[in-house]
Amino acid sequence: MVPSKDPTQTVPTDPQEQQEERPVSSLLIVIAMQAEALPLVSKFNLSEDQDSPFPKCVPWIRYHGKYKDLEINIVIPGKDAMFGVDSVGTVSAALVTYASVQALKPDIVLNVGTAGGFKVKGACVGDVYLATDIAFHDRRIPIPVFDQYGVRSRTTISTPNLVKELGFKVGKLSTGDSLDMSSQDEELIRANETTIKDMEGAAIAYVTDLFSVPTIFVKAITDVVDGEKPTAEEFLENLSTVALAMEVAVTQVVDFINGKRLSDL
Ligand code: FMC
Repeated sequence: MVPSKDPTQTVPTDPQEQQEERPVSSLLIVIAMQAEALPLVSKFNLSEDQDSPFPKCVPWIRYHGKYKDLEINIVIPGKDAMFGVDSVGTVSAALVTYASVQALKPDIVLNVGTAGGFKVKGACVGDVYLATDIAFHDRRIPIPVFDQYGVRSRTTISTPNLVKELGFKVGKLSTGDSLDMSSQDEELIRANETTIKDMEGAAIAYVTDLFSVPTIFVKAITDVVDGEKPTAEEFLENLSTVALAMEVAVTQVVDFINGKRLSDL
């Protein structure tokens, strides 16, 4: 189900193109929840944008600054105007990614966040994964070809050196707009051999594909989906500790990217 021409596979393979390629200089990190973002904002010593590139009426927040040789932007969709909670899920993730990619023209996007993991695929709470593939599991359109469009299963850019050097686990990521999992979602998730489940990844990939911006998905496991504990309870229990593990992992990723070209990743 992987499309034959993959728009995120922009890492040059031609040796001449590689020579001309410059090191990554601008990094956009898209994060759904403020509690996930704040440890990284302070780690990279970023400041909140007072003169945001976003329209005045939206709750999206941009933090930015220079870290080593990198211009780093962290964007979050902010708090929902009606309910005051983080705007998690695909709609706000796609919108804030669209606006940020347009305004900031990053060399690379990182989608960082917590996720559920499947113990049947070896995932444990606190593990950090890099996604090798992404798909949607709640877009069911049982009409030929629309069914594949709905799932939109595809591979992510390959970063063999990053995986080897940092030793993170790798696995397939599946995205849907619910924290829980219906039996239909479960069927598709199992059929796709998913290891990680989140609520934003594939939506962010959809947008970065449109603009051909290479994207890396770093996901830290807060809950075991096929475990004993109810997902919401386990998620809330582990969110702050896992956010700290994520800070360590993302710092390693950013340090690794610093000074390198896309083709070195
Ligand atoms: N299923 C789906 N999403 C998540 C998850 C799970 N078991 N655990 N953690 C998450 C992520 C989602 O991507 C959201 O941003 C947030 O944490 C939960 O609302």
